[in-house]
Amino acid sequence: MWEYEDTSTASKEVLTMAQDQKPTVVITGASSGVGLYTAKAMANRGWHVVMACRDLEKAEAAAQAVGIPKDSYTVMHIDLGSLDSVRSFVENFRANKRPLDALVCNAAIYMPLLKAPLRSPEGYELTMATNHLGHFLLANLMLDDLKRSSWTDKRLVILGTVTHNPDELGGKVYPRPDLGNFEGFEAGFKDPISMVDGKAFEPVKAYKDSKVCNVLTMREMHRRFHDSTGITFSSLYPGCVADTPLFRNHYKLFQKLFPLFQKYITGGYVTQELAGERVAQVTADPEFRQSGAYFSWGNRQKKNGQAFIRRVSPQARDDAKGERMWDLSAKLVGLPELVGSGLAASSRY
Ligand code: NDP
Ligand code: PMR
Repeated sequence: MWEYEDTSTASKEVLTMAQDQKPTVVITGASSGVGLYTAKAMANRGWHVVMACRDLEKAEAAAQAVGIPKDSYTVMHIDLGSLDSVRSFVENFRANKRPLDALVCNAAIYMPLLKAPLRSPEGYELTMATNHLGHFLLANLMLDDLKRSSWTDKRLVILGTVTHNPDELGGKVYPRPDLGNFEGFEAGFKDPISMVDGKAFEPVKAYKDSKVCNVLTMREMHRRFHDSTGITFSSLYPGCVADTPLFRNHYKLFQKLFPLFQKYITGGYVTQELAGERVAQVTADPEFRQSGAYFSWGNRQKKNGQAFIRRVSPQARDDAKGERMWDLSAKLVGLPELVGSGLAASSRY
């Protein structure tokens, strides 16, 4: 059914979804952009959406502004940049006694003009802390919730992006992501360390590195847990959503020109609505039940807007890097029980 960009060994089972209850999805960063429109698209599909956001009033207003029906969503607080906040969110979610049927890790920050790193409460560089470490902790904690739900088609989706991948045109722009050998994570990732590879602070690279970690996390979760849990782990590049508030910290001129550049020159532009619809497809639609996959759409690839499974970047498909990312991230977020829990590298070849 799926057109693969490269050869893949992933399984292709197709099962029907149970329709006997309103399933629940948690979406991080649903107060704006892609996450907000994903929330709307999931509500339209008959799901209950838990909008996991750092600004509750903003999230409530956003939900109303795009017309999500009142009884289709709940707004709950999370600050992905704080590990304590992530843990509190999980406790509060459990206290509501709602089953978890899907999790969408969507929230992100992009701070290209910073001269010096911002720090999370734990002292970690804030872009990596928010985009990767917070989601790494959340996804691992909520794996238990997903396992407990009786929904037959459980999914965990993590947003990727084209700029994680120097093999694609959109990923060739410098600075390119480079995880090195995780020297910065190894050294504890606190001041004076600010980058995963331990090198000098570069905020654009910090974002791209964090997105490589997002894709690696998806692939590691697939490798570790798909067979035993049946959960579908996937990622996607929804297209270049050039007019979301993700670029609020860029130059005003960039914010003006970037959407035009993507619309009329690269052809990579998609609307927030379409991007949200694509995330919802990957989260809920039966034809996207494909674990370990990274979906892309042929906006620029002359595939007529059809979804296909794209090969991820060399770093993001490096299993040894995935294992190292896993162990070091587990230590940084305080989940030492995960360290060394993977398959031995030798058993995979
Ligand atoms: P937006 O800035 O519009 O949305 C980001 C969301 O994340 C907002 O809801 C924001 O909350 C939330 N967020 C940021 N920091 C935190 C935090 N510490 N705790 C909780 N929530 C937080 O960006 P996009 O919609 O463009 O991006 C969404 C995802 O899509 C990201 O993962 C991004 O990497 C990915 N993506 C975006 C592309 C694009 O072209 N825009 C292309 C490919 C992928 P608040 O509203 O309070 O600021
Ligand atoms: Mg990029 C050729 C296609 C293409 C695509 C699909 C993107 C997506 N970009 C492309 C090309 C180019 N960009 C080219 C040729 C240039 C040089 C002029 C260029 C520049 C550029 C900048 C300065 N692009 C950017 C930036 C950013 O600050 C954005 C970024 O890197 O954020 C990390 C960005 C992006 N380009 C994209 C996408 C999707 C982004 C934004 C966000 C993201 O990757 O999530």
